[in-house]
Amino acid sequence: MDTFNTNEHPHRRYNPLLDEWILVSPHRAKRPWQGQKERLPEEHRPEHDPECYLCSGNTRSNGVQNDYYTDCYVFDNDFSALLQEEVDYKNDSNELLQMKPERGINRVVCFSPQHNLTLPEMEIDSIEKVIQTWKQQYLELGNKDFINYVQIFENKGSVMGCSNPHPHGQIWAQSSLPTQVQRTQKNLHAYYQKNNSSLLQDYLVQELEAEERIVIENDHFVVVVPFWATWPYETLLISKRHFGSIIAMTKEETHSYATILKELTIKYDNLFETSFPYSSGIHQAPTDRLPHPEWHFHMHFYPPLLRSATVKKFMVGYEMLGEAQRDSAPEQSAKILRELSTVHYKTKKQHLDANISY
Ligand code: H2U
Repeated sequence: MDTFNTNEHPHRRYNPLLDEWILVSPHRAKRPWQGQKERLPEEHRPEHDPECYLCSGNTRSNGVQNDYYTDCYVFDNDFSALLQEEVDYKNDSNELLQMKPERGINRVVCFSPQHNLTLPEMEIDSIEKVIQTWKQQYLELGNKDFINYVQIFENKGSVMGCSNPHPHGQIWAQSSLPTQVQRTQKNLHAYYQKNNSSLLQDYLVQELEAEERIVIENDHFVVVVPFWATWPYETLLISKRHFGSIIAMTKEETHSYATILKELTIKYDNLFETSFPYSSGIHQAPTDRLPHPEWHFHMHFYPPLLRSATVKKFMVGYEMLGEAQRDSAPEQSAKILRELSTVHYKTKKQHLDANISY
């Protein structure tokens, strides 16, 4: 009988944040692949696009004009999924048919006036301005009496449903905790009650010791391919210090956060030499005015690409009906990401043309 090897043998791994299992089939990564592998043509985008709804000074689709903004810019989403208005509602839900009204505010965050600069291409001080904006929004929206949770996220790339190439993210603030957050909170809370410590703090200690899933580490943050990652190059960014929300971040931590965000997204772009698509988002303490010692600031990156700029992982069949499944072991993805340069491939190309080597 073979001795169990994580790179060879099918196994299941537990995700303690969501209290669920995933299936890992590392041997399948070796199967022959005769599908597409092509690169996407490099897209040329201007610094300012007069047709873009998000560019500085332009008119949006509903006729409202954007300010002539020079840094990060926030506006109320013209097609909000949630509305602020209170409604008179008679609850006649029963055990099987449950419904309740939901209130909230949706905003769009343009990262900078530059239509052609994604996060990995922005200067660190411009990324810091995005983080400052996230802090202000968390504070402002979270202080409203009907807002109990503020979800900050980015959909990048058309494959992730992003509707506009101008670099931007979104904020959905609402009265209820969305399902993923509720599940995470339940598990963080149960762990905190049992162990009197932060689940992610304790997880980080083990990751720093093992080293094999670490992608980047700096003074204040660590990026890992989590032990339970489902997407091929999924990562989890965790603060080294135990704090619950972005507003607790010090000046130094904010700078480290901006730096690690840039480095991670450069590595992602370098992986398949493409503007790497993903959905990313911050998970942090709800703003429901209750103490939340269990919450530990973290950010998820869920990228769909599997083996090239065009070949993505599908979460279909077995994943929809059984549970999430991945082919390579998370440790293999972490090694690949760790070994990638933090110099953007486009910068390298420019420098190569100018004869500067790395
Ligand atoms: P996504 O690219 O992730 O879809 O986000 C863009 C958001 O911008 C989207 O939610 C909003 C859309 O509703 N938007 C406006 O509010 N006004 C516009 O003129 C264009 C897009």
